[in-house]
Amino acid sequence: MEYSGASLLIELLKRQGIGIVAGIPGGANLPLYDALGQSDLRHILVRHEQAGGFLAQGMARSTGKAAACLATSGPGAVNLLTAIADAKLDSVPIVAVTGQVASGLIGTDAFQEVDTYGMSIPVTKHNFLVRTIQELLEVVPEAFRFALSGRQGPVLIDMPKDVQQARIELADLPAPGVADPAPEPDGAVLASMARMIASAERPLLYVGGGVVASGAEEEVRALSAACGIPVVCTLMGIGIMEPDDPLHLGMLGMHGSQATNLAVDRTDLLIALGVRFDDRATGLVAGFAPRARVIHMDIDEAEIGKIRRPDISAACDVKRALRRLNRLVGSARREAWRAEIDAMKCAHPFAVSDDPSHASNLVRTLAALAPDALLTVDVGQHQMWAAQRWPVCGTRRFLTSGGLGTMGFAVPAAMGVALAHPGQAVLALTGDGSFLINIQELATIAENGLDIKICVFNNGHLGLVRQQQELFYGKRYVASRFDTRPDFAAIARGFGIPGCTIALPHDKTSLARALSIKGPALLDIALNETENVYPMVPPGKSNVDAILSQRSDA
Ligand SMILES: Cc1ncc(C[n+]2csc(CCOP(=O)(O)OP(=O)(O)O)c2C)c(N)n1
Repeated sequence: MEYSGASLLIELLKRQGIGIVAGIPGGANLPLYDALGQSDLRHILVRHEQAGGFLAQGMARSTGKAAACLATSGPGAVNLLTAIADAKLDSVPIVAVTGQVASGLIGTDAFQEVDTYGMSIPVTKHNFLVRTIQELLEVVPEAFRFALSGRQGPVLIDMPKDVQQARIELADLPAPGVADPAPEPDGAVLASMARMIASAERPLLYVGGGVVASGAEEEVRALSAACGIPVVCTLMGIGIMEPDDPLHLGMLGMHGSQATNLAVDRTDLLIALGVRFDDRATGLVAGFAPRARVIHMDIDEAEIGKIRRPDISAACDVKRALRRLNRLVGSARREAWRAEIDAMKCAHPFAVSDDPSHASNLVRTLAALAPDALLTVDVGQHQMWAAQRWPVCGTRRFLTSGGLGTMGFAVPAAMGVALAHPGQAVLALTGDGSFLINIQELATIAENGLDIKICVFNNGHLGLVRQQQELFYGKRYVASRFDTRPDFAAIARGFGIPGCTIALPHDKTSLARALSIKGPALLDIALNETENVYPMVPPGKSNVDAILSQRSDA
């Protein structure tokens, strides 16, 4: 059969299981779009390439499968880079295909030419500049293999226009690229780990996104239950433990509860699984788990010892390792350690407000009104209130930009979640700052009838910036207050989406009514403008030195 480079790429994407692709066309990828139009691959026309990248991320993060997005050369490719960098830091498998000027024009400063290959090197796991149509037969399966193997991540394929237009006669197509088998953990190492766990008095599991990527949630819960080991999670690990499990201590780190951070301070054995000792989790590294020996398991060997030298480690698939480790560890109750943890929890509960309209209570109200919602969360105070207080049951249900912390993530990521999970409730929780960064995607949502409830926590500020200026910059507020207050409900209506404004104090019936609207809806929810999220660890401090409440910093 005869293919153009463009139709071959589309066919190879389909063979990788790609059914939906998001993007924006332009001069350098028009052959690709022409072929796309003649295929049964569904295209979602986003209104900014960054949103196409986040849409793909929403699909990949919520399903665990690789997803794809498209952009044209030059500005299209550059617009996509933020979403690619975001996928790199959170290890999300996406494949981005960018159009490039024709091979003969590369290096001439041609119209819409940038060195996409060069610019994407530091933010991708791997990237390709395709030079001939034949190369595509290798490049596409390889791109997916790279995206899915080991520590997952983004891969970019840059495709000059002449390669898209070239033609080739092929009898067979290559097999789709799949993940390489993960390295097996060493039996002797696992036996040593089991002995360390057995002899520890105050062991603690510290779990993150790597556990989710390897699908090791059950194994983590089993280890915790069998050996009486409490569990702290990173932002990326939210949902690994059931919210009401007594051994679940929630998120650690900069905005973790004091009890959680104290547990890390007291532990004598930190069992770090699928985590990378990120600074938001550790605070001052020298003060992190200072009494603990460390077991570290992660699929990425480069993470082992990068921040904290472990006493014993395994660069392997966490699920496979835990399956074997769990057979070696026996069982234990660890009553004394659990009593100590319970006492810390009693002594240091999250500061709760009596005001039902306080943001942290609003999070609980929304969670109660939309208990089954798949949640995407933007970046700022609202993200931390949600991480602290939304009872997340299961993984791949609380999606947020963890490593890069990219404002503008939630709405386009929710589009990907809605497309990947038709018929399921999807809620995008955003701030009035973050929402404005990808507000144009209301058009994409309306056009595709995506059933997303967008909840804007509207405090009239870049709240987390305002909070830092209050606490650490002598209340000198610079560029953190919005003087213009857009009417988001009216703007949503302008895009054809129902919009409601929920004033203070919040009326639960109005919230419930807005959330029960069929199809997309926007809820612009007013917040007290100067509420802070606590605890908060000051920069450069240990987690146990967190500021615990408004009063303690006054
Ligand atoms: C793209 C981007 N630009 C800047 C920042 C720095 N930043 C982190 S949080 C924040 C404020 C977020 O404001 P908003 O979305 O209104 O949420 P709030 O903190 O008020 O809940 C800013 C500007 C960022 N994370 N991402």
